[in-house]
Amino acid sequence: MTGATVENRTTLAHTLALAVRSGDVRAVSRLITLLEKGHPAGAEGLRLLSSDGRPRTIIGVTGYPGAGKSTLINALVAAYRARGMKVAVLAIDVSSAVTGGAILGDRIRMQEHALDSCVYIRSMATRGHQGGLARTTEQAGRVLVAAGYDVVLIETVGVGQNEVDVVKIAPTVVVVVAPGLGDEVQAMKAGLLEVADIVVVNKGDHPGAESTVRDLREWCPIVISTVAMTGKGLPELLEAITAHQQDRNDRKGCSIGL
Ligand SMILES: Nc1nc2c(ncn2[C@@H]2O[C@H](COP(=O)(O)OP(=O)(O)O)[C@@H](O)[C@H]2O)c(=O)[nH]1
Ligand SMILES: [Mg+2]
Repeated sequence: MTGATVENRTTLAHTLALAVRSGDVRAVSRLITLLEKGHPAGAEGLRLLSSDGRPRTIIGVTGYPGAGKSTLINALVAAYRARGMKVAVLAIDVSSAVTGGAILGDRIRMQEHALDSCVYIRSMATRGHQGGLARTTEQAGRVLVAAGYDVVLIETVGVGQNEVDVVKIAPTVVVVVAPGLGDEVQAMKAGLLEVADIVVVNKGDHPGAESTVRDLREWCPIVISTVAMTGKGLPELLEAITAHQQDRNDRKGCSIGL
């Protein structure tokens, strides 16, 4: 690599890091894109960023497709915004085979926040790379924290490697399930439920929601019933998230953040 290239790279990294720290949304997007591409300026820019030490909230939201993760995240964004917090959403697109048109759906559903300059929404494609989710998403999380977002919500589909990866990235993991699981609870115990700090039984307006909550309470200490579309159960979920973070902070003796 020539001296001039290194100099350009360093200049770019410094410029972006400075802009990210001032909360510049375009710089945030550019830096995350460089990180996704594995561009050296991305890593260099990231190194120049540091958290200001304020506690930040990173929440992983996972569960099978259709359980209502995106709708719930939309409601959480609104709730955190109502508290005056800046919120970012990273929607992970594992592969088109698994998610179908889900990401487009997410985008459309989250449009109500599109004009809010304190909300940042981005889809990230892992393009089938195992472990890619963990690395780039964790890096994107650090960029967002440095840019001053108080809450980062990460939506992943609860299949395979994602379950493991989301735990690495997010100190608080919310697993969203829909009512009427029956025998599926047994299968979920081995994977999804194991990574859950909080289990949400969404679609509380559907028949069978109560019995699903009862079943799950046998396996998980914190089970909350919600109707994401109306916001029912949202205050309880917010409280559970805050309590879990508090609990973690107390145990670790340090703030959650990156
Ligand atoms: N009846 C009902 N439908 C819901 C609820 N939450 C989400 N949905 C619907 O369930 C479908 C899947 O929701 P979505 O948020 O895209 O699920 P995701 O795949 O887990 O992100 C959509 O048609 C939503 O409108 C709820 O609480 N009650
Ligand atoms: Mg979704």
